[in-house]
Amino acid sequence: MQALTGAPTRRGADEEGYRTMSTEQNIHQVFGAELSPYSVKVRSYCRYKGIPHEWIVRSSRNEEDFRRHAKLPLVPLVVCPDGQVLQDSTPIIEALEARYPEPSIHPDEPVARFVSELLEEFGDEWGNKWMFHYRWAREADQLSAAARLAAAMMPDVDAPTRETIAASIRERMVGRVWFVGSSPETAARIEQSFADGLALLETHLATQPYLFGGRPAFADFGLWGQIYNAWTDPTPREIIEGAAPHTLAWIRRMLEPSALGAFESWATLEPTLLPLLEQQVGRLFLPWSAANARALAAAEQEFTTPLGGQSWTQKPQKYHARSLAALKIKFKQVRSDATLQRVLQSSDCLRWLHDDA
Ligand SMILES: N[C@@H](CCC(=O)N[C@@H](CS)C(=O)NCC(=O)O)C(=O)O
Repeated sequence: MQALTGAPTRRGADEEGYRTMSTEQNIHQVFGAELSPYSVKVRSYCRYKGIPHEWIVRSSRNEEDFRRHAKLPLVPLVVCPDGQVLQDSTPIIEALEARYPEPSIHPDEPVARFVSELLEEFGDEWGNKWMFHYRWAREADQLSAAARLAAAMMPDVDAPTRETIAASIRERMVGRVWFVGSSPETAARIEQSFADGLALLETHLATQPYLFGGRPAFADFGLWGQIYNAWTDPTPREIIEGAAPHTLAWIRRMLEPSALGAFESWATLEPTLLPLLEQQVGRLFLPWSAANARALAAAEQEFTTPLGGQSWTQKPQKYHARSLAALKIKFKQVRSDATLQRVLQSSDCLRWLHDDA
């Protein structure tokens, strides 16, 4: 989007009109994009909670409006009825959850609640490697995503201009896969992690409509945003549709989520959820997170760490160190829970959640 500024913008009575109406009707404006996993995560959350909102596809038509509100050039961006502006999907959901507590997205049991927060973070950060890598690794996915992005961002240009824009988006994004750690060295491991994680999710979702039982939890929104987006891209779509019918049903369910029952007890969830924690979170995501945070603390330009039996090299991801610190604060509040200790210990997650990890 940044590269496309200077594009035609359309402001006027319409936009002013809906803004006034929005305030009067208590409507939240959600600026987002269908191809932004974090945006659809927030939209799915608003739909589930019944929060009055208007989904505004960020495009050349509203760029000026967006920029006026945005502190960061990122979607999602939520303008609340009182004018408060929220950015960053995890804090956005936390802020809205405080104002709209029912139905809660947090299971009551401390162990389930923390595992849900951990999986939300896993979805945002590690699930994003799956999604972003697949979107920009192969020609078919690159072409598909670039064309859809160009159409959404620049709805008013003619077809040849749109194609030129799509080509420039493709070039820019393909050159950025390193940003999430995708490289020739790591590509096979990212794809294996997606296949393995999907197989575990499939087993779990064969018994539950949502990750924590009969209603969506924080984890569903984080993980779903990434997997839903992957499903819109040709290569991961084929993988999902070929191997994971229950996950596919969950992807569709989460577009307009509703409560179908209560949260399940941790004892019921554990047999099929613990393997995901062990294999993907304890073995890959958290060791990667710790190495990333260490590299940032040491102001390194690049870090190399053993991961999944081989070395993994990438530039550190700044945002992630902050969200890991926030997760550690959440952990501090519940770490005395004996079941949680056991679960995190047995999945080899515990040692990464202490302050000095
Ligand atoms: N941590 C942020 C990440 C937001 C983010 O990276 N948004 C991307 C789209 S998924 C973005 O807006 N990129 C710049 C652009 O599209 O112009 C969140 O959870 O909201």
